Amino acid sequence: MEKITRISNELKDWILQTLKSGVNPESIVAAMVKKGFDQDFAYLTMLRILNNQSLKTVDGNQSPYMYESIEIAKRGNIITTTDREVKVLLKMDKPCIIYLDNVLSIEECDQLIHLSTNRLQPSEIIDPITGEKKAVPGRTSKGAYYHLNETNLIATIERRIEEITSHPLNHGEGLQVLNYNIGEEYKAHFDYFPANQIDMDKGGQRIATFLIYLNDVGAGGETIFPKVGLSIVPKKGTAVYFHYGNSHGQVDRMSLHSSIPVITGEKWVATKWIRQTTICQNSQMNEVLT
Ligand code: PD2
Ligand code: ZN
Repeated sequence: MEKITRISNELKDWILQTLKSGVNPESIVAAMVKKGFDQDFAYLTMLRILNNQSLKTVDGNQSPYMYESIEIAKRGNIITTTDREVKVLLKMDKPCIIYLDNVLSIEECDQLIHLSTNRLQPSEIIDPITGEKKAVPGRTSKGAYYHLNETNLIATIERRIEEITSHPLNHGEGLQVLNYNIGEEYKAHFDYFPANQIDMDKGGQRIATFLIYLNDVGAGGETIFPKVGLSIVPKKGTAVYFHYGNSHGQVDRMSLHSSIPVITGEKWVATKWIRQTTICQNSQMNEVLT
């Protein structure tokens, strides 16, 4: 079979991210070769990336990401849900980022932390080349995954996210709660999948992230969008929504983001990743979605 000797912008981004997250270059080259890339091409590509040299990508002249209007941005400064008023604190258009206050009550935050404490496992990333899940030094937090509607509390939070964002509940992956201790971080990454890992049977591409802050952090732990110099400081009960996938199947590379190391105290967040389409027909279905 003919070996692959071309690389896309997306794959280049993912290689950069994977390197940053601590995976060694040899493992990435080995994974590329396993996936059908020409060995010399894979080594040369890696060398160029490591030496910060220009790299010709197949989609080098891909048209720029087209920003589309999204539902949540049309809702005004106060978003009224069935059970609360959510206030918009900050809006950015490119990339699309919205910071929201009063998403969860103090009690709901405490209950979700309590529920997750004994369920935490070391966080993993999805290897951009092999698609396998694995722990890497660049993501040092611990996490707990929930099925859709797994408990009353989870169902309440999921319904609220649906009301705020207008994305149907069953377009969302199961909620993931993350806990970072001092020094722990999640290095710069994109939440969307590389093109070769989009599974249309499982909701397709990720298009948006809803990230809820479950506690105040003494120092550090901000969510950073380095391409636009934006830093979101965690505040208990607030949430940041960012949107990076459009109806043309493009993804927004401006949405690169990270969680910087916690300096004082600890950090708790709950993440909901939203897909293009239905992940499962029945939102009551207790299926593992990540
Ligand atoms: O915990 C965060 O601030 C954070 C930052 C970047 C979480 C995620 N990404 C994520 O869960 O994707
Ligand atoms: Zn992320």
